[in-house]
Amino acid sequence: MDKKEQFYQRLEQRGVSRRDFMRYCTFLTATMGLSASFVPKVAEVFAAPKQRPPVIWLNFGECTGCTEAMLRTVYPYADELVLEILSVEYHETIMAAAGHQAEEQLQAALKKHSGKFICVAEGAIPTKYNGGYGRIGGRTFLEIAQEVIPQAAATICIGTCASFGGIQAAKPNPGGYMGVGQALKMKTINIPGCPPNPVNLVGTIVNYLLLGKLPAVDDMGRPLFAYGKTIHDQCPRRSHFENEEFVEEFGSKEAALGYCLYKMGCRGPETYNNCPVAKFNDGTSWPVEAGHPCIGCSEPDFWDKMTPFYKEF
Ligand code: FSX
Ligand code: SF4
Ligand code: F3S
Repeated sequence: MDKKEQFYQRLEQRGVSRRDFMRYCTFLTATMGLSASFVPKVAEVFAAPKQRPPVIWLNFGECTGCTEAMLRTVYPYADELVLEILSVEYHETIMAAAGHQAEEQLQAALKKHSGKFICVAEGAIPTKYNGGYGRIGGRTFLEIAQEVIPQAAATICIGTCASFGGIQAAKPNPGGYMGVGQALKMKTINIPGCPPNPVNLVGTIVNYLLLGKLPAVDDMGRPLFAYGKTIHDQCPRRSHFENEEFVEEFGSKEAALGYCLYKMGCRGPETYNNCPVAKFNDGTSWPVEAGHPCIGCSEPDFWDKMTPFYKEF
């Protein structure tokens, strides 16, 4: 049996049909902004990977919601798919090793893959007091980041915290938390969102494996395929906005009619993300569809700039 057949057999053993898998690849290809002709090539990246790049996944100041979003995604197999295309060498949340053993694993992975691995960074880095606000195994987040990240072939920041600082960096920010790129004064690919949509990480990695390069980004390091447009520009409630049909109270008739949430503090006009099209939980829904205003969770400093939530700007 060739590699591809083995792959499909593994999927079937997990209860995923070829059809489900192709449906996922179609969705992923569209999210990546590629034409439908790329669907078989995207499927090939999973089914017959030419390479499985090593990944070192670092956790800093955060809630682990990004890892959770990735692993507990309702696509029953998205997590498995990620493990098919990547060789995850170090990930504190999912690895069996702990304590000194975990530290040794990180050092071994660095030695073996220096210059060749992808670093996925999750969480913000405290920079005041010599980085004293966050430590793992006696070393500060800052020291760990300074050791690991310059050795990576590319660094992808997952979540608003790693991208821009997130909640840790909210005023008064006593620890001096910053996004990873800012703390290390270097460029990173940023996949913000609190939590981010896992499809945007998968799309970034598949882009790298398929086309041999990371996707085009904006001036904040965000892939354009996912963050090129505002929520407002893709929102299905947009016609209500134009017609000035607004919800002014939760639970009202207007809320039931699905009117625009602008007056309930929706930050869709200020927020760049693809939630209305990518949606969450197997394409089930997203905040505005569920009747909740967008709080701008993928924007820099959203805890300071987008608050008070539920108030019209
Ligand atoms: Fe931040 Fe990730 Fe928000 Fe949490 O770990 S983007 S706090 S959902 O999960 O970093
Ligand atoms: Fe824009 Fe929000 Fe209204 Fe949608 S609900 S149209 S994103 S203001
Ligand atoms: Fe966040 Fe707004 Fe999307 S709150 S999840 S960017 S709809």
